[in-house]
Amino acid sequence: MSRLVVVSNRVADPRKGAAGGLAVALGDSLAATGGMWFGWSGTVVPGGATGEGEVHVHQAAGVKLVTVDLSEDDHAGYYLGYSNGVLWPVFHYRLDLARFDAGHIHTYRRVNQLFARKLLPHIKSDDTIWVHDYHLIPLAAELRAMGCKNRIGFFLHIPLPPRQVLAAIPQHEWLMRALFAYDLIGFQADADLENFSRYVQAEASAEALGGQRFRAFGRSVEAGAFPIGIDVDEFAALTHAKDADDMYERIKTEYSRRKLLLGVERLDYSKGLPQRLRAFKALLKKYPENLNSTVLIQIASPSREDMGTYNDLKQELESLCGAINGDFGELDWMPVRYIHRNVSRKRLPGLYRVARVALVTPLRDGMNLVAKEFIAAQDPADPGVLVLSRFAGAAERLKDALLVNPYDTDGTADTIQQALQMPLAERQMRHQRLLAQIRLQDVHWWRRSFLQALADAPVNA
Ligand code: ADQ
Repeated sequence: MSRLVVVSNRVADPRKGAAGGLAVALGDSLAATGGMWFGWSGTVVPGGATGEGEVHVHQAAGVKLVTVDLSEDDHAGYYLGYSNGVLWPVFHYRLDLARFDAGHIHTYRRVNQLFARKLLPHIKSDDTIWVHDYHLIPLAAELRAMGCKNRIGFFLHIPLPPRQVLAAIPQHEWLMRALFAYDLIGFQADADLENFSRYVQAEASAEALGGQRFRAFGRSVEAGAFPIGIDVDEFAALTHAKDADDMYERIKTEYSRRKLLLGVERLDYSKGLPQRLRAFKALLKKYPENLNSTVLIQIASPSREDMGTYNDLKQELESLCGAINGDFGELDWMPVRYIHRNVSRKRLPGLYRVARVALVTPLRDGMNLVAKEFIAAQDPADPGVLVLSRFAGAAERLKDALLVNPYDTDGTADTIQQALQMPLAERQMRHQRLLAQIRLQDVHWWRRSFLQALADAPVNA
């Protein structure tokens, strides 16, 4: 088995317990192959213009961690400016929030070149390289320009928008050309793959070679949808461990007379938080039996606080929560509990378990793992109900959730009411099917099927 080299913007240290996400997903393969994880160290060197970036090498649980520092200017242009100021909004269909500053693309490219330069000396000729996410789209092209001939795969964790939205990025052609330097491109959902296929055929005159193979820009590439999952057993075990259990008992006692609705995410405009609060308000108005008997716990952890749009959203949310509590609350009942903090990964399953309904209603989401974690944490004998946005990648497979259009305030309120009223037998049946689905395509399936497809992809001459 060839050694696995993972490259992502941030590197998770497997020594730090309960790292979650990618660390869990890739940890096994990295450890089994004596692999390496490469990315930004998280350090921004103050006052720096465009630096070379110091490289740090650690060994952790059989995995080599190699990280690079970024200068202040590089961080501003590559991370805040281009990755999160252009690619994140546009890929989530939010052209209105994109800031196309000509300087940022140069920094984005320069940092990708820096990464390629720092990574290359650590690469052996038979390594398999797996690059993650929108920060690093041109990395393979930069590596190839430096002579790298390894198999390189790319996985996009966020959606790929339709051609006409993508084409609003002034450098869209350059970005898509860069994707053809990979041997395999993985998307979360069939919809993203479809958008890719349409774009490359219409804008780049790509030839469809059959299967999911395309030829353009003098290279051919394989593409596929690999919906990411969670480690269901690990999550179920976390649910019954002490921290989650304590959380469950505490919240259950505290809210013993009330039905709990739960929202958990990073505070991000893609997650549809204001729309959700408006739907909750409509629920209280339309179905007054929920007054005094239903509470929405909304956890929105701080995210990208150095960006203006995120501060605007924070204020909008605070004001919406305040207005709902002010208009509907009683001395002994506050309809919304809004918490702008992280909940530890060990306690989160307890919260999922105690909730009667989870509201996972992003306006657009690559996959959304909160939906899958909620399913894994439920008691099969008395499970909660998942209300899921049709615009989350997860909705393509989780058909037994109650699907909503988060832009439709009244429709969402009606569906939340349906979830609150759902009889036990129907809850059990839906949960059973959802659980089977998240087991079928869990995180190990995701990693195996991507790496197998990468190993099988024909190499370019
Ligand atoms: P995210 O946008 O971060 O990820 P998501 O998949 O929902 O979204 O969450 C990732 C992890 O963060 C989950 O394990 C969740 O438990 C945790 N998390 C979220 N909010 C939290 C909070 N307030 N407190 C504690 N933990 C919290 C991106 C894409 C997604 C895609 C993932 C993985 O945007 O669409 O599913 O990558 O590919």
